[in-house]
Amino acid sequence: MRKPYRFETRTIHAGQPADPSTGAVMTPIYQTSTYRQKRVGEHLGYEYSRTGNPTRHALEECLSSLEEGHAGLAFASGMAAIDAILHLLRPGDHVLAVDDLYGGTYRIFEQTYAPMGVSFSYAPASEPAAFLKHLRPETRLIWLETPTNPLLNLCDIRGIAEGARKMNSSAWICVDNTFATPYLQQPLNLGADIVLHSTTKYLGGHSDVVGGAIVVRDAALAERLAFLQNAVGAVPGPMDCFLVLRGIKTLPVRMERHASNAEAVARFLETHEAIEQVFYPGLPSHPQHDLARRQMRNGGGMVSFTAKGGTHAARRIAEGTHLFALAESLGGVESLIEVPAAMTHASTLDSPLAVSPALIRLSVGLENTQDLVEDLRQALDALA
Ligand code: P1T
Repeated sequence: MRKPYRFETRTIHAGQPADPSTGAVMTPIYQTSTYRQKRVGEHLGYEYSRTGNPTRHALEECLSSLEEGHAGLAFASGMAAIDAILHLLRPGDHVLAVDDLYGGTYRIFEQTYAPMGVSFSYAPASEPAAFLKHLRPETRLIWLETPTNPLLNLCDIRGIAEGARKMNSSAWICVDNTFATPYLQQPLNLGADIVLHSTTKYLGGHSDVVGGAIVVRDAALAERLAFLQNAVGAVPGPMDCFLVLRGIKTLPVRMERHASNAEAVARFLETHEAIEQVFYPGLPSHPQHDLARRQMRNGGGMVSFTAKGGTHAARRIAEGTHLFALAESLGGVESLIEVPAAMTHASTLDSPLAVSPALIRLSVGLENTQDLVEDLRQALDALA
């Protein structure tokens, strides 16, 4: 299902016609590993659930429609999806990545693929020309996250895609769209080749499932990745696919509220005397606020900040909230707080990508705005 239906309609219906055998409106959880064949090799499109499953197929079709790609592929986690993309590479290949990344992405780059002969370099990706100076003849993959985790920097997707093409680079451009979701930005329409998601986050939306996904524009690339999905086998089960599908149905309304709550929280933080710096693309003070307005529908639901008092204050704030739960992950209906250097980004410690131990990251949920602000206020006031 594609145009003429608009985004909100596709979140609810794309890939999800009523079940042909019963009329069930919700996609059934096809909890089966295998499918009876009529004759050898003659079947209804499914032969084994690592290769294909109808609940997973519905999710893959829906994701492909939302990202406006050629095909979608679902994985057991965001990391499994990242691993499938990195499996496209060979020893000697080079990856140029943005210099602020989820810690697990940095870890698989440096600890799993670098020892196998793939090389990685990292550069700020806010200025396309400066970023693309780091391209090499052997660069096969450009890796962007935007907004980045945890500093919420933006990469200019269109600028980088156009610049790379002008330089005749043959590198695929992959955008980790986990923080923005296709509701805020659609990287394939801005020139990217591959979109990646941890569906654990906003797409699932309720902190009750771990999953990943890839959407691509090109049929041949889709085929190579589908081969890897089946050959390596890191696929999600049907129940997990059902949960992500159900979450996606409310993505647009959730993202509007995540963003309005996050903006209110960010504006409050900017006015509090205990705060040193606030990072939120939806604020005019963000150095790339203009790009955010061009590239994203709103500023998203993630806010990072530092407080006066540095590392010690960060720990006290993160342990001092009641409503914001001290936890890794993001994108669920409930608000979370964490210290990336000690938690989600511990693998970047002592590396060029190390995050300041004074940084605090918030995943702003859908609770009452004032309750969230008051929770942060009491944690900050307690520092005095
Ligand atoms: O956790 P998993 O579903 O495997 O997804 C990995 C991943 C990939 N990309 C981004 C941008 C991510 O943020 C993540 C996971 N991140 C967290 C768990 C976190 O708290 O930042």
